[in-house]
Amino acid sequence: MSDRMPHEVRGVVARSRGTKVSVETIVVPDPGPGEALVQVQSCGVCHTDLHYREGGINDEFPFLLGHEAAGIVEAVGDGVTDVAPGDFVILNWRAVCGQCRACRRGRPWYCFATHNAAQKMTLADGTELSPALGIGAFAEKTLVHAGQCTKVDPAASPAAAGLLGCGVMAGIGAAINTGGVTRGDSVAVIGCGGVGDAAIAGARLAGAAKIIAVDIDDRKLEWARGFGATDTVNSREADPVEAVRKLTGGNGADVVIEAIGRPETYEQAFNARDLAGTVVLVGVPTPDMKIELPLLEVFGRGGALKSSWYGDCLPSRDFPMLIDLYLQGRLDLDGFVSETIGLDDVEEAFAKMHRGEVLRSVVTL
Ligand code: PAD
Ligand code: ZN
Repeated sequence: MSDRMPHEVRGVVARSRGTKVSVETIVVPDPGPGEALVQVQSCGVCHTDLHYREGGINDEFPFLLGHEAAGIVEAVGDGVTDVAPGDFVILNWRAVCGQCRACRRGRPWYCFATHNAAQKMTLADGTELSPALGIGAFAEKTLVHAGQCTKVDPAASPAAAGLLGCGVMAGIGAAINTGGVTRGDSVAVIGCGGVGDAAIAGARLAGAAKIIAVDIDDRKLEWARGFGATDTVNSREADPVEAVRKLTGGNGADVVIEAIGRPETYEQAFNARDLAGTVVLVGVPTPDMKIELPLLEVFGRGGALKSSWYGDCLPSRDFPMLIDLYLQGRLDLDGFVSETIGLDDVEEAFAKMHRGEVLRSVVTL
């Protein structure tokens, strides 16, 4: 592959902290060794994209936003054998290396050296772009490491499938992988946005007997029922810890999942679990946040306090399996797609997300 051709396409760029995103011409190189060029078909708008725009992740502006995507592989570089042009893939932001100390111990979902494309995408003037989570998929085409492409059944709707690439996988995995929810469990989920609702859907898949949704917004609680919540608590109106205890025979839930990322809701999660129960933090806190917990309670209650990165997923294992369950009608991924929009509508989608009007706005191309 000697004469590689760069591709000029449209992409959504955040140029500096807090300024509105703009659609720009970006230059995407042809894939080099180990890389894949992907025609993006869909990309969900996630809270993390807004974090990037606000400078909350790092200062490496300009960013090419978007990371919850599905598409078709257009070309692959030398040495790529797992995917080929024409494959329908979900992009993942943890392409495991197989060689770090976590991978060598047989725990690749903790991989400490995940892969991204080596070549840079740029603006038309040559300025290098930082792709969000190493993906950058609010664009007609993107360049990723081939390991970031996970092949799934092409019968799936791209808008729904792409959501497994981040928030929905994070929520489902928080329940089934990190939380280890199993049949008969009682589960409480605090915060019922896209991630919390995915945790609810995951708990239902795993056979939880009681699934308690907690939020401050009645509309969110209604949606949560659609994904499998058996009970709902508006924590503006009722003390969520007492409410969860009451709904679980006075005991607390076996697994409590915090899907907001705030100290006060983490403390609620801590106090709403049963003896030997598990707390899973999937919401992402900010650097200033602190918690204070009675150490005797940490000890005395036993169980586990865990956090969940990307739902402790292994894309190659979990994406195809979840897409199969979706195609069998056992996992409602379409329910997370509140609206489909164009590349020009991402800024407005951030506002809708902020106002709590959507679970996911999904850019379709
Ligand atoms: P979202 O903003 O759509 O949902 C948050 C929900 O929490 C909304 O329904 C709110 O009404 C509700 N809420 C807010 N404050 C409270 C409160 N005090 N008590 C109860 N409910 C409240 O966000 P999301 O679902 O897209 O994401 C949730 C978090 O998950 C967020 O922090 C995001 O950054 C994180 C995330 N983590 C990973 C990961 O790998 N760990 C991946 C993707 C997203
Ligand atoms: Zn995300």
